Amino acid sequence: MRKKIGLVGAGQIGGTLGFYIASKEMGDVVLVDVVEGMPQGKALDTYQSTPILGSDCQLVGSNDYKDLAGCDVIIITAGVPRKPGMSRDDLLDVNRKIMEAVASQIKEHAPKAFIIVLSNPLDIMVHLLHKITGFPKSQVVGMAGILDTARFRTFVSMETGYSVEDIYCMVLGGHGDTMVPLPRYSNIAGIPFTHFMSQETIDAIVERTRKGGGEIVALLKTGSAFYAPAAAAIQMAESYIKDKKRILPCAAYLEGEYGLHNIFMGVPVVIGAGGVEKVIELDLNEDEQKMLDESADHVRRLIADLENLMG
Ligand code: TXD
Repeated sequence: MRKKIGLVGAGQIGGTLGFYIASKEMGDVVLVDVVEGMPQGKALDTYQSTPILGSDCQLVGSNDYKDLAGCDVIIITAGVPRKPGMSRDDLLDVNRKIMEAVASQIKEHAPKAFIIVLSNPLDIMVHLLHKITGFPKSQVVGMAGILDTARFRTFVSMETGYSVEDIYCMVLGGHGDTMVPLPRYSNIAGIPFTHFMSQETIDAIVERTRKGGGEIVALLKTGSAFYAPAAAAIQMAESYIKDKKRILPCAAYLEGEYGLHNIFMGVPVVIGAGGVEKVIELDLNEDEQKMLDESADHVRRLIADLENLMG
């Protein structure tokens, strides 16, 4: 029995997700969007690529959430992306209205699905989905850290020339300017960054990582990144579907870990068939903990804004 993967939002990331899933033969796909015909068209187009890809998976598009019934995994990208000059936080009001609608439908039609949220502002959208659905914390996770660490790894590879496969990076915190890249927990083939790069170079790469999303928004002008975000979400879905027990930086619900309570925050977690199976606590120095606390404070301020908007 093939797995069933729901994609809520069939836009730039959602459509790319469909093609990635077909390429990796991960399971059958239902693309759901509010735009008439678009999810159906993208599903049919991707389906027609499967004979060429040598992939046996069925793809359908729908404008009706009831077609999410039976999904093992649901990846949510429903929401407006940034335009140049906007911060992710600027999307709060427009996207919280979308997420309120999406969350209630998922609660009704797919109460057992493992939920991966991408919509921005990520830390708040995953919080809102968790709040509305009431799903266990193991069943809801946000995608941000894998993308942020992938950008970090790419910039280190661009600087050093070494394979991205041997570059490991850690990023904690919220998905925004307050994210907490951790060079101390990053390395190249187990060798510390400082063996290869000056502190000045490392600091510059950390700063570029923080602004990595905005750099692409400024270049594209019509939206935000979608290939790497989709690849990141697939890594999470695959670890769940195949019970791989990957250790991945994701936005997970904390209940005391890192001294933080009742908040989604980017931390290393284990993802397997049980969903978010474990939060891994790193030993942070004073500066690192301070940055993480500041990131959590920023997320809490946005949650307060959300609660004011929801009335
Ligand atoms: O790392 C991350 N988490 C981020 C996520 C990385 C990059 C982009 N990030 C955010 O994902 C971005 O800021 C947006 O909030 C979402 C989706 O970005 P995308 O680039 O895919 O936006 P599109 O192309 O506009 O697609 C969004 C689709 C679009 O087709 C809408 O019609 C649809 O969402 N949409 C809905 N689908 C289902 N249900 C509802 N209610 C709905 N409303 C809009």
